[in-house]
Amino acid sequence: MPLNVGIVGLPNVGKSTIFSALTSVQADAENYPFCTIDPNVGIVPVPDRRLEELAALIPTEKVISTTVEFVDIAGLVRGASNGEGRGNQFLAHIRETGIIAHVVRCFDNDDITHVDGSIDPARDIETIDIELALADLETVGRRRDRLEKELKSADKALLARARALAPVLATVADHLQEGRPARALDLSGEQWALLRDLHLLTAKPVLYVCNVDEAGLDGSSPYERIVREVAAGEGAEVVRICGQLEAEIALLESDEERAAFLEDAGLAEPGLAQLIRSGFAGLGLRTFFTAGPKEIRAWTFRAGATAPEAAGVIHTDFQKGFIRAETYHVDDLIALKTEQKVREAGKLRQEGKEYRVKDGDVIFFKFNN
Ligand SMILES: Nc1nc2c(ncn2[C@@H]2O[C@H](COP(=O)(O)OP(=O)(O)OP(=O)(O)O)[C@@H](O)[C@H]2O)c(=O)[nH]1
Ligand SMILES: [Mg+2]
Repeated sequence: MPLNVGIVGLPNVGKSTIFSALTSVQADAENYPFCTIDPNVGIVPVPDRRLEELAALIPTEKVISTTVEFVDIAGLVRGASNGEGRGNQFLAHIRETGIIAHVVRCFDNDDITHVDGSIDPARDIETIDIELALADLETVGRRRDRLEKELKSADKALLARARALAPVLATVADHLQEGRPARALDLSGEQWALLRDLHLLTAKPVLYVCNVDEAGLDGSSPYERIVREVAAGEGAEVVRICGQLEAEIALLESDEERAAFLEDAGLAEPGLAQLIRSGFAGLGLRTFFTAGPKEIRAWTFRAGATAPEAAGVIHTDFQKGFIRAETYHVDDLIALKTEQKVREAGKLRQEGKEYRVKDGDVIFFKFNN
């Protein structure tokens, strides 16, 4: 699965506004491995309070966040799956993302045109879902055509695979016909594996982004309520953002100005922070830390990774020569205040090759050169 978050939605709902706010947050720029790959792809630091808490307890020269990639995809219109509005090209961009951040317009403003003439989040979500499902139906249809030949193949391995795939594709097709996303299907791990190389759009996880106006920042928007109902039905997460306000916050020069602005808006942190964290977690990504006098740093690993795999994120040599991981959880340090006390409390563990790293582990890798 590609490890990026695709910003998807109808035209003019605020996708690019949110994207540019995401990529223009220049806070502590020199400390972030931050860059914009091209106008539509941005690498964004993942906000993590635990980094600051670590830095307050362990003296260090610099603090480095981990990052996640966002892609701004142009709006899909009804008929996109038939190529309407360069739909095929935009759908291809969605195919390359790991999770869909579906931006839904939840603000009234007569000056900003809505493609369908009114604000109606349930209809808007359905419009996008239908286009994605139609595109998937086409993908499944093409695969089934090829399958016809494979089912007559003399190649035993190919034949066995085709026989296993045929009923799964039939189930997926029926399901999509009813307008339901592939991710809602109850399939076994093996069945999902058979579908993997189809890269179905509706199999991707989704998180909904309610683009509200300032009045809606307190969660009172009736539009947001509708999005939450849809999301609850799918078990999807919802993030509330005021795109316009976030864009203004992102342009402020100093942390002090940002803090004052947030307080005025009644926000504990920018909505973008939640979007970034939800996107990161939704991709199946987790964070571990390294902490020393030179730097305190957050690193990304895939949920379920072993200690040597996590070591490999830092350097392949760490993975190859892995001996063990000395680790404690960041919460233990926050509670006990010093590494000495963490050690005395028996919270510092020696973990071997089989250890599965947990989100929030602070790790010192021991390795052979
Ligand atoms: N009032 C208000 N206007 C917004 C907000 N977010 C975006 N807009 C405005 O809506 C218009 C469209 O915003 P974009 O961010 O370009 O929309 P988009 O979803 O990227 O549109 P496409 O790329 O055409 O699909 C712009 O005029 C924005 O200034 C918001 O939170 N509140
Ligand atoms: Mg745009």
